[in-house]
Amino acid sequence: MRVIDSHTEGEPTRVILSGGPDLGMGSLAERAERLAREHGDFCSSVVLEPRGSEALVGALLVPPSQPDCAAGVIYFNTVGNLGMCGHATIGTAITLAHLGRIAPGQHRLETPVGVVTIDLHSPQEASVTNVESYRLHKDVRLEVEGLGTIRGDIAWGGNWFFITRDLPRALVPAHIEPLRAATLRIRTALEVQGWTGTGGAWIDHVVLIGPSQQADARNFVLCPGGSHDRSPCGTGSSALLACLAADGALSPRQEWVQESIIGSRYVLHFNPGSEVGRIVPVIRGRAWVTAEAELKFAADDPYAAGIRP
Ligand code: PYC
Repeated sequence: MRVIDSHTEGEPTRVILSGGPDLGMGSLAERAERLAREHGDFCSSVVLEPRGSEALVGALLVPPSQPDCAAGVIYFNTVGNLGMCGHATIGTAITLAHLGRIAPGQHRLETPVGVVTIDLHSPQEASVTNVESYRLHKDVRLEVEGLGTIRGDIAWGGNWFFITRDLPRALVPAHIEPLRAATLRIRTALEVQGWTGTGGAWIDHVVLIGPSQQADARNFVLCPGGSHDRSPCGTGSSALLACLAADGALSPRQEWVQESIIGSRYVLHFNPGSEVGRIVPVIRGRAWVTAEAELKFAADDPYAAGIRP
């Protein structure tokens, strides 16, 4: 299996170029569902240890169903599919540029939750025009074991997020473990107290927003598998922008600099969406190719499908 690894502002992506399963044709959403249903071992073999890591997102390139798209891409992490992924889209753009498959300029990519546009600025920098994002619920009050009442918003940015400014600890790298434990409790409270995204969707990401010296805000983002995003999380920042826009705290085309828990940054803005309350976020960030590799799977390797937690 041929892969190219990259990191986007610290968060890793592995693009699968060949050796992936044949998902047939159909919409990207249908093919993503087939990937999750029938090819769990393939996904776990790519992203779990010993070949992967807890933070790694796989990006399976597939033929697009829309002829004006440069590629179709299905994202998956250590526990399942991701609808969209901002950091992995920037990583995929930089990987496609590295391969000479795209040149500087605009290109469309088809994802299971819609078409996104990438604007390749240089071999290391790209902007992603994300799917429309919106806030579903404002000021949700959660009772969280050990933390008391936590208030936050539920919003869509290509994935589902609970976003709160009620911080259990300061957002510094030394607190990553307690922040991870606290956000896992918040996610459990969301589940137990019956909060979901549209159509009963699992709210699988939790974002803590705090002050920053160098940016408009710093965040800590809990990802579905329990790891934290090293980058400022493209879809999470999109969901935050939808909340800021809904509150009148950010105007169309006004710049927002979002810093991650490790200090890496995205520069964002939004344009109005197709209806009131919806926005189209644009995420600008950098990525670097870190490896070109061939993954090997020996017949007698007991961990060929990865080490399941
Ligand atoms: O950048 O959208 C993102 C993302 C989601 C999970 C990890 N990164």
